[in-house]
Amino acid sequence: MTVDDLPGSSAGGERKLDQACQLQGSPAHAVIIGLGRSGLATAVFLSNIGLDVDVYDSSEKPGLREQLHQQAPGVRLICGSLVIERWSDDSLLVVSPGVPLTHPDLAQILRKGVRPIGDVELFSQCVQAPVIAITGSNGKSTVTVLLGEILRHAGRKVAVGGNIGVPVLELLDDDNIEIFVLELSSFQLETTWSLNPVIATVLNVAADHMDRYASMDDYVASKAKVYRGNGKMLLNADDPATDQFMQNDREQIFFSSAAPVNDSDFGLSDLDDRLFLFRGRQALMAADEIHLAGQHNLLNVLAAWALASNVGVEDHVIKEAVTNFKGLPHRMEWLATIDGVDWINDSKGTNVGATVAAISGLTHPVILIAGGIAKDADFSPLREVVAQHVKAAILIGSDAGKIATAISELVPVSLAVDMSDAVAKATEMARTGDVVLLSPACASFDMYQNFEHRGDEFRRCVGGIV
Ligand code: UMA
Ligand code: ADP
Repeated sequence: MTVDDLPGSSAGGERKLDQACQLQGSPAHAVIIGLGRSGLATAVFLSNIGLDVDVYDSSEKPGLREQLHQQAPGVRLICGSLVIERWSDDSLLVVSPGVPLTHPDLAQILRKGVRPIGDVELFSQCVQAPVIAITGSNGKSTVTVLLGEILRHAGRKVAVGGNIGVPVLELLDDDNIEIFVLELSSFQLETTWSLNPVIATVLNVAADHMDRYASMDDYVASKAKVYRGNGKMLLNADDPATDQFMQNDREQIFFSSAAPVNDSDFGLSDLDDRLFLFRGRQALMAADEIHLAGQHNLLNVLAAWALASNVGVEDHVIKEAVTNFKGLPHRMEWLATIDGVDWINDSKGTNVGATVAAISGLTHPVILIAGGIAKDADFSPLREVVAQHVKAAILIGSDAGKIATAISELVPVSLAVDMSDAVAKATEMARTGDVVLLSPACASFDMYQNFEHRGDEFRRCVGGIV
């Protein structure tokens, strides 16, 4: 273990003291576990409000150490171990979302009964403006970004952050924000209890991160924490997990792929042989006016619409913003049509539910490129859509064999050594009218830095097809 000794790491660096936030328990000292993006933002925030801060990271040289020393010069950084050296009764334990609470180095401190908190908990204790909170296994980023655009289009001063990549505590730097839109992961919700959103949603639940949770029930229990407080609840009426979230003493609004039952609920229904989005019996917009592929994206639009209209945005404003929204890169992103074959980048499909949704949304025969790190997933839910829509699968990455075991009796399966090999194989197999879909159903870290890197590599290889 090393205590980092870059200049400025001893206590006493210059800093602006912002006394606006009074944390629960008035801690004087904080231990932050993990120096990633959220750990860095937490260190800066806590030292700015006057706490004495120690940051620990398992890595000997965490990538953000220079930034820590520049942005929070008084903070002490301990590298190579998470075993806490300095602790007192008025210390606060802040654990980064990527560090499991079962990490063996944390066992000793947790045995003392210390309650670990996360950056979203700190945010929740300090935020003044209303918060909209979005979680779910899939669709979080799409709904979060779309909702941000709707609110901006409505003239609201909005800040968007959370799991989407902007640490929530950075959002508090701007005092003029009227409303916050947060994408929250199950990891972030594990260490949050003061959140009280004006409206919150679990978009859907599909098995993910099963390498971190003891059971599906544990994962669902984490997601349920988004509904803390007494705000409105937006619920997915199609999702079996919703039964576990419902609270009949709260205001509940539902969205679904079926026609809405109540006037306040959102759904899909035909009108003169054209599919429309509805609230109650009111047609809001035709589905074919939306520039996003797949039925799952219609559900995402319904969810964003429901969230926006429940904080007072008018339908015509929402409709304009939805019409302008072209979706996010790496989510069902059309790359090219080459010799009559469509190439689609769904690299953000990092779990089985996402890949099932991606395949189901396509009407042409699919050549599927999948694989990576399985996160202990069960791939059997792929079988039905693969049997119906996929004509061949090309598998990459460390857990390719697990996907092959689930689907090889249904479709021809080949293994590829890397993306360029996968694209070359797909080019040979594809015929006019086919779709080649990269939707890995897995995390990317065995071969790539992240899902963006994997999708960019796919784009590069597709760009090389002549
Ligand atoms: N670390 C340790 N010991 C460990 C594990 C990690 O010391 O056992 C250290 C690493 O060396 C590294 C730091 O912790 O220095 C990384 O912390 P982190 O993994 O919590 O990552 P951050 O950079 O803080 O990013 C986190 C979220 N990461 C995770 O939840 C894994 C980001 O979500 C989020 O965008 C960011 O906070 C800002 O809020 C990413 C993610 O992958 C996109 N999320 C998962 C997902 O979407 O599936 C949940
Ligand atoms: P998240 O932030 O939850 O990962 P994204 O909006 O980034 O969600 O989408 C991730 C992947 O999940 C996409 O690649 C897409 O295939 C799939 N997806 C998006 N929305 C849904 C949904 N509502 N239901 C199922 N799958 C979805």
